[in-house]
Amino acid sequence: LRGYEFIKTSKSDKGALLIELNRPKALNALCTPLIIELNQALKEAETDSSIGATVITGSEKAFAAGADIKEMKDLSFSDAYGKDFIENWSEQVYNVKKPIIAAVNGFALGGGCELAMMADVLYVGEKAKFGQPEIKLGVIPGAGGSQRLARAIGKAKAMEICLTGDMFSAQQAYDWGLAAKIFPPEQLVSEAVKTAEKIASYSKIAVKAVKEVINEGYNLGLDQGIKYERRVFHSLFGSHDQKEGMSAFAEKREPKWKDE
Ligand code: CO8
Repeated sequence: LRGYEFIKTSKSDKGALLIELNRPKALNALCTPLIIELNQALKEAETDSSIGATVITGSEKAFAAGADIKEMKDLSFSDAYGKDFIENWSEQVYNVKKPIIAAVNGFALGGGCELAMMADVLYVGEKAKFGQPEIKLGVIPGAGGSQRLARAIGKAKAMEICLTGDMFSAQQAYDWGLAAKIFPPEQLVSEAVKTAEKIASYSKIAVKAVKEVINEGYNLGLDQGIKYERRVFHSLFGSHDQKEGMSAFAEKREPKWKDE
């Protein structure tokens, strides 16, 4: 993987890509060049057959303290609207087909909280702090924060968080079902990598299908979602890996995936 300025990347030999946001002096504020690098790394992971899942993390102090306020402050409406500010990168992160795990220690505020919620699985360190403080800056969340938060934790809590700008804790994120697991800070990243490696050990076709049906279903009614799931389930009987996975079970051996 290439060298970057604002992120660090490393690949485990079991198929996990680790992306560390690395702009410590600005608490990993998401400036445009950082976002471009993040998108570039995710794009490369999509086509790298040795990578099965990605972990995005920051530092113990900050996952990301939001969009870069200093970069944003003089933006005009026509700059923002005309150039699809945020849209062009947040859609890219969200449209990645391989699973992304966000491992959040420290602050995940504004765009940082939104980036964490764009991930497929959220793991938190016990000292993580989340929030949508945009209201304090005279704006509102702009990368899905108000919408994803309301769907994940309910309207009442999302409304209160976005209207007050108050932070919420890792424990709350876990208790409310936003985070899948909570860990001591020093174990967080290695646990996230372990999960990414477990995902990477399965057929990439089936993994992609799981991610697709859960995300599609999120936008559908239950009946439509179930129907969509069943169609994708049926289609997997056309794959090599379905035959291999089920034969391996019957023959009491480990499956050898071809990702096709
Ligand atoms: N943008 C730019 N610089 C930042 C940001 C930020 N979001 N957050 C922190 N920094 C900088 C500080 O300016 C400071 O720099 P310097 O040393 O040059 O003064 C350095 O990081 C360290 O910060 P602090 O001294 O403030 O550190 P503290 O430990 O005292 O406080 C906080 C930590 C509480 C996290 C505090 O820095 C803070 O409140 N930051 C701003 C949080 C915020 O409002 N975030 C929301 C930003 S708006 C947004 O995200 C819009 C979402 C639209 C989606 C787009 C996604 C890309």
